[in-house]
Amino acid sequence: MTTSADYTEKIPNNVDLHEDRRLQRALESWQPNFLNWWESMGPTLPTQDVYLRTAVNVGREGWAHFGHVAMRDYRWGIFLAERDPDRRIGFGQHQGEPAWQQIPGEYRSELRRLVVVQGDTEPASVEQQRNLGATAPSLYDLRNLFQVNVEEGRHLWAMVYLLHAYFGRDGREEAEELLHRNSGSADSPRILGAFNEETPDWLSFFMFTYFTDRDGKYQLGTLKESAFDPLSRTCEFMLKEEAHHMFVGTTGVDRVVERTAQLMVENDTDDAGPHGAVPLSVIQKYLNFHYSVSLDLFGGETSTNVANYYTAGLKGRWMEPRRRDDHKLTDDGMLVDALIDGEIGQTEVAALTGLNTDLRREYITDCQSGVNRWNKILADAGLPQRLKLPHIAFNRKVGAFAGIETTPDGEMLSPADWGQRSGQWLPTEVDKTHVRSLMQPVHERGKIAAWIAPPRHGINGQPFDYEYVHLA
Ligand code: BYC
Repeated sequence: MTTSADYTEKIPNNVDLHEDRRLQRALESWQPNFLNWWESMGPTLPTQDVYLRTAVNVGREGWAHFGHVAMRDYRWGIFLAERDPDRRIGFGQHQGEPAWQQIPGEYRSELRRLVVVQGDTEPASVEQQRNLGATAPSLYDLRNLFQVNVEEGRHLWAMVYLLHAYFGRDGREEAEELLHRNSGSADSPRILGAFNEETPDWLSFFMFTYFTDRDGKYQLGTLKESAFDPLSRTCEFMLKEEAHHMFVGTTGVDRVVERTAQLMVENDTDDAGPHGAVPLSVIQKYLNFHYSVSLDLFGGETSTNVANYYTAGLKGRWMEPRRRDDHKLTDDGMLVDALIDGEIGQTEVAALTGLNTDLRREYITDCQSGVNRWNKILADAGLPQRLKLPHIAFNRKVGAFAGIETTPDGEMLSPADWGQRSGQWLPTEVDKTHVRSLMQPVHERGKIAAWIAPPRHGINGQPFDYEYVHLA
């Protein structure tokens, strides 16, 4: 096991791929299918080259290289965090046993399911974002979009490596399927709901990278605890890259809010729309939408799937080693959100079946930190308005609240009331049309669209007016 990748190899990797010719050949035969998929479903904007970060190493001394790369020359590698030969399983019925280097037969199908669901989201997001290049507000933002896209492509490689290396023929078939399902397809959609929604404009992109990529952070965090060591190590490295995606979301929304606030103050108005920005009310609606569909990604409030995953050691909790309990949870209970006699409340369930709720709560706390940041921008501008996370039951399609409708404050609504009023809280066609009308591309060096503030810093120490992208 080496830590740095050899970029003269067809598939750069730190897993000693050349020592397993069969696996190498199998992945090399998947590679052209991946490249075809990237050509047909990946970014549509033609470029000469883009200033990108490429993972080259997993060590502490610096793991990435920055430079202009022509997209056709971009190299997607396979990287696992370094192996700890003494690693032991941290939870569940196998707690204390050595971590698995191979998959025990009895857990094969459940693990495959987890790897496939994770893998499915990665190309899905690239598909969702494919047309955004045409309306990028600056070259800086365009570069970030490409960065996110190539890394989601690499995360697909990460899951495909596991499928090929550890799941035999079934794994190879699943790897093919990952390229055949498509976001929003009527016949063969992506597996999870949020990944079939559109990302048609940059406000959606920033909300997606804030809220939906953050689900990725939390899910990867639980898979990093897995007893299956290669999955754990893969997720550990993916989390490193994931941080930048959330930075794009956090600072992207920061900059939209900042510009809107500025125009509200300058024009002494609540509605920045006529002044060429996104009205704060529309930002709130986009937030409501992306947050609620991302809450659905955590599955039901109670789930026997998650209890089985935990007990078997396949999927742990967020920050499992820091939890002060027995890491088995067989005798514990917890309160989960529930619908009780038609009312929103809480009910006690076995802790194991409540683990989706446990993870969702960690996620919600983290989401609130972004809202606090955006509210500070409003406060600093001297504005009284504030953004808010909607109630946990708002606009849910999965779990305990899938069958009801509520206001963002959690007040229950009849289906008829919801039909009449949902446009107050979720983006309407009029809102989306306004946002799209703002999405005029700014592809000139150092310039930025009028609806968004410039970033505080450039990428990798470069200035904002750096030539991050050379268009074709
Ligand atoms: N849409 O037992 P339940 C990322 C299904 S994002 C559609 O309550 P469970 C990224 C569920 O599959 C992170 N179906 O849920 C972000 C199950 O079906 P089966 C992705 C859904 O299994 C941005 C049934 O409903 N990674 O990395 O405890 C850009 C009952 O479900 C949905 C993972 O998700 C939904 N929203 O938990 C790029 C980690 N929710 O089995 C990348 C792997 C549930 O009855 N996945 N269902 O046919 C998992 O851990 C779990 O599968 C889930 C669901 C958390 C997704």
